[in-house]
Amino acid sequence: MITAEKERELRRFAADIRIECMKQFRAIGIGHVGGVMSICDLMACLYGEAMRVDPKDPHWEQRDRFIMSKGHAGPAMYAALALKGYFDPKELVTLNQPGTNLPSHTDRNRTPGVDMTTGSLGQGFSSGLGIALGCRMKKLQNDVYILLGDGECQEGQVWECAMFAPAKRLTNVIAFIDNNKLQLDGSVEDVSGVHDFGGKFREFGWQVIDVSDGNEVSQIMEAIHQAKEDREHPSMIILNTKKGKGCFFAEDVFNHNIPVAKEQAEQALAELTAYKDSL
Ligand SMILES: Cc1ncc(C[n+]2csc(CCOP(=O)(O)OP(=O)(O)O)c2C)c(N)n1
Repeated sequence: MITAEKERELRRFAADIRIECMKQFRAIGIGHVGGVMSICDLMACLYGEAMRVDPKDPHWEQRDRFIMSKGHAGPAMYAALALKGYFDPKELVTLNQPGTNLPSHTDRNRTPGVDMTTGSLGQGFSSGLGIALGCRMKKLQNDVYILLGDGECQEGQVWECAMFAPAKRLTNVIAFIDNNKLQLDGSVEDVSGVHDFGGKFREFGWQVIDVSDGNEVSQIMEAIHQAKEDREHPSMIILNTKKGKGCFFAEDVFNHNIPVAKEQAEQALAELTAYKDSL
């Protein structure tokens, strides 16, 4: 359980992350708004509380790692990193512009705090498990956090990972599925019929934790605590989220990379700021 004070702090951090994401989209006029907004609460929990990291020393060997396997959600990670002091928040508006350190998909060679280059769905999960195995071989006491999209789980590679992590007893892995039920071109159910992620991962040997509201920081933190307590299995936390959460023109819209008009961005920013001020 987190304190009421910590809960408020994380909610406000999540609101700030959404605000900084919207400013990034406003600057370039387009973005993966839905897939970004659905995970801002998770970013707040990871960078605001759960992860052992040092923004002044992004390569600190003992640090926890985070792999954004649904790499198109880079802007949410960039906002969290900038707000935590990895780099100057002024850089955020360079998102995806020529010469930027912030490409739309996360790139470990560009951005301080990004541990793996991602974007080709499925591959971040494999890389993350490789990193977890490497950390364990080095006897590091850290955890490796990995975030997958629910549509991403249609990749066959994801199910190789589902087998691999329990087989190698990668108990330092805490993975998440952003279960917002929507993908690029429709609902996940319609596109592939993949469902019951919990049952499937449990069957492969993972500890599965279902979070009924994956946009609620107290529930996310509770799940992470539970994951950390189990050192017998890798953990898969299923976050039931809302795609586009908090953004009036993107909530529950499946479209992937959407145009963002200046007026839409201004209205969204006003709403997000009013929400933050109400917390
Ligand atoms: C291997 C691969 N195939 C296809 C794509 C194109 N693509 C990018 S995002 C996406 C949909 C992902 O859906 P989901 O994982 O549910 O993420 P969300 O839209 O909810 O953020 C697709 C098909 C890709 N990036 N990589």
